[in-house]
Amino acid sequence: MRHACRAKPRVMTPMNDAAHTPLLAVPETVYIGLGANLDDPRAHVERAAAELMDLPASRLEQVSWLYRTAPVGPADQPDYINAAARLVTRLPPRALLAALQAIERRHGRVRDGTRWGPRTLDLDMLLFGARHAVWPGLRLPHPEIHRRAFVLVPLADVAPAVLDIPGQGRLETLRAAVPKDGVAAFAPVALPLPAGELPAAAVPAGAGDGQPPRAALS
Ligand code: A4P
Ligand code: MG
Repeated sequence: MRHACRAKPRVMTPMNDAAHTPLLAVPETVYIGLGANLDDPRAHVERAAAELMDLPASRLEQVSWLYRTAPVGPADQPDYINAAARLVTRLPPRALLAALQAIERRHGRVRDGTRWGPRTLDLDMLLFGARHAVWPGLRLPHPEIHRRAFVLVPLADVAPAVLDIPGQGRLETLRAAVPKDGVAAFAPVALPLPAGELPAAAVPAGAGDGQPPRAALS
């Protein structure tokens, strides 16, 4: 008698998807923007930074300071905690986006359709190498970077001043031009790891003791 041998259905989590995506032949440097303004936003951002360390085929290189920032968009929402991270990865852009969205979901991110509304965690792919591209659901660089101090200030902690933002210009020029009221260095990022394994957190210009709030950034 023959036994029908049914293969067990495979559970494909986003992380499995990412793990089964053909990897890039050459690693790329990627910058991620982290933001949160609900349910202990600092903890969400710090935990998310730690979770970036677990992305497959990737290495988290540096995390910026945490910044407290006034909301851009609807004003009737709490201040945000924002940060930026530099990652080197062999995941292709859309696999990385899927992995970032899986982290957002684990943090209880709810998309209710409100544009720029409050959220427990937002992970934006700011830059992926020098790519300037539009795919369904993914634009590179992130389209709003050049207008936003809450992105440019932390990004400058983890990226070279001469970094070219494709289609926009140099990071240092964009950062100098954008109004920075409402953006204040808040604290160095603390990652829940044994001492010695922390990725270097950059010290932003004009900051030093981690005590909020501080003078407006130049
Ligand atoms: N998407 C396209 N390109 C990208 C990319 N490069 N990185 C798509 C990430 N996602 C990208 O995003 C909407 C869609 O954008 C996704 O389906 C994705 O496929 P979302 O995260 O669902 O919604 P969102 O974040 O509300 O939209 P959006 O337009 O990305 O908003 P932003 O630009 O992220 O702005 N004020 C302060 N102070 N700090 C903040 O962090 N954040 C926002 C959100 C508004 N105001 C803020 C802050
Ligand atoms: Mg977003």
